[in-house]
Amino acid sequence: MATTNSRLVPFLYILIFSTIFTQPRSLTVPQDFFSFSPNIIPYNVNTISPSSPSSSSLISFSIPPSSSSSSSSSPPPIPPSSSTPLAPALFIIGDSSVDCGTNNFLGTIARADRPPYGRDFDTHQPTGRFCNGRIPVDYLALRLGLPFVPSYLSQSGRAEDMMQGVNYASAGAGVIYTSGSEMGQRISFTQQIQQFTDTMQTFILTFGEDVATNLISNSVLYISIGVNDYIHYYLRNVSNVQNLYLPWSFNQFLASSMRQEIKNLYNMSVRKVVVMGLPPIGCAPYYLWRYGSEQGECIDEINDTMMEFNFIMRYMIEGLGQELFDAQITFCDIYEGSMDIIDNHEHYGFNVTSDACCGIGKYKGLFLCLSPDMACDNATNHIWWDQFHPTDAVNAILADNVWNSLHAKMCYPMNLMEMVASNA
Ligand SMILES: *[C@@H]1O[C@H](CO)[C@@H](O)[C@H](O)[C@H]1NC(C)=O
Ligand SMILES: *[C@@H]1O[C@H](CO)[C@@H](O)[C@H](O)[C@H]1NC(C)=O
Ligand SMILES: *[C@@H]1O[C@H](CO)[C@@H](O)[C@H](O)[C@H]1NC(C)=O
Ligand SMILES: *[C@@H]1O[C@H](CO)[C@@H](O)[C@H](O)[C@H]1NC(C)=O
Ligand SMILES: CC(=O)N[C@H]1CO[C@H](CO)[C@@H](O)[C@@H]1O
Repeated sequence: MATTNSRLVPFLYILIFSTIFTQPRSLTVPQDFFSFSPNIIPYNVNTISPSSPSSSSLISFSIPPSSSSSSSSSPPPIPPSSSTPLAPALFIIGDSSVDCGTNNFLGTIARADRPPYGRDFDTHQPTGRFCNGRIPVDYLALRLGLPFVPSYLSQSGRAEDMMQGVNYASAGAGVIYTSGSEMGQRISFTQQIQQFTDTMQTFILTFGEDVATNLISNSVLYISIGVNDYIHYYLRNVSNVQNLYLPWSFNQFLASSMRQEIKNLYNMSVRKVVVMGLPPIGCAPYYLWRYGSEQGECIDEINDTMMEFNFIMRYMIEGLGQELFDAQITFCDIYEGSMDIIDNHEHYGFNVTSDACCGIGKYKGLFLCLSPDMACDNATNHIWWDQFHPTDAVNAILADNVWNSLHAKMCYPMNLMEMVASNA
């Protein structure tokens, strides 16, 4: 279809290459497809911040913004709970699993600011969440007695607006800076930590060092990142990475980067950390389509790599918890929780386990979710919302597991409810 129309061709190639995340080893990708926009040149993270007057020049890009993107930056109308929150704030670092609007401000095709995204959310509007409804951190914020956490780039940058938490997560981001670069701009793991550092400095300037330290050390930091280092880096064999690292040593590399960053965060007074593992993306509609799954069976080689990473991370976190003995750091194995849902889908009320609600092609895994007419009528009986992301119904179950192991034990050595109990 993309052979004749000259203006559409480059645009379609961009979309297609964003969706073909894992390049088959025999397929070489012409370099010029990746140089589609000057906006993907790496920028200094310090130049894009909520208060930066120059940021408007950085948000111009080639993909037309959705007409509803203006409504997406206003915070959802969930009032703060009247009872005392169980933690003063929730801070979030991560990728599209928890992005709540960061990428609306970036030049990237990894954006969820158009319908049908958000159609079952509280506002029934797209917000930038890669889901039909809520993402796990929405459920957890409410559990903590906090309002929905705003994205860093959507708020004013004043300390008062960040006191109950900020979400730095950016779709496409990975631990490695380059991961996800073929989709355009994203805020990498290290850059998000730099933004968190800026927030901490704002608190210190505004409230004084003691109050700021107290606020941060009682707050929860939620980290959900790493899957794009596989989807957009390792599995694509970027920079010959597969020859340089076997999966096991690549996992070790990511885990030790994560470890160092958590130590840096500890040095900024962070004391309560939830680290999410990697999900079974070998069961995601995109990979079912891509690897030619016949009857929805998951792709073992991808699942195995995810499990290995989680294994390494779990024991790394355990060791770190002993080393930083006055911190509470927990690892939540989202793979276990997700496989529990897939294996016991009938019990949870899901009868569509391998097809996405929104997409096209086999398993609806072939393409991004781009418009309402690509979506099913009702997502509640689906596990997958689009080619990579679970539905609101799945996020609710996973969040319950992080909170108090309601359906399945996922978090080691403690769940979030236990972590914040010592605040009360
Ligand atoms: C990864 O890419 C390099 C070239 O960049 C190639 O030599 C190597 O065979 C690739 N590895 C795999 C496992 O495909
Ligand atoms: C913590 O940061 C300070 C500077 O703010 C530095 O002097 C110190 O070495 C750091 N400590 C650790 C354990 O990294
Ligand atoms: C799932 O259940 C709904 C009704 O609850 C039904 O309409 C639909 O056809 C079922 N889908 C499959 C794939 O079984
Ligand atoms: C989807 O289906 C569920 C259960 O079958 C129902 O409770 C819900 O109201 C439906 N949602 C919509 C938007 O139709
Ligand atoms: C390691 C692992 O759990 N792999 C699983 C991936 O998914 C397939 C198919 O559903 C399972 O059979 C594998 O055990």
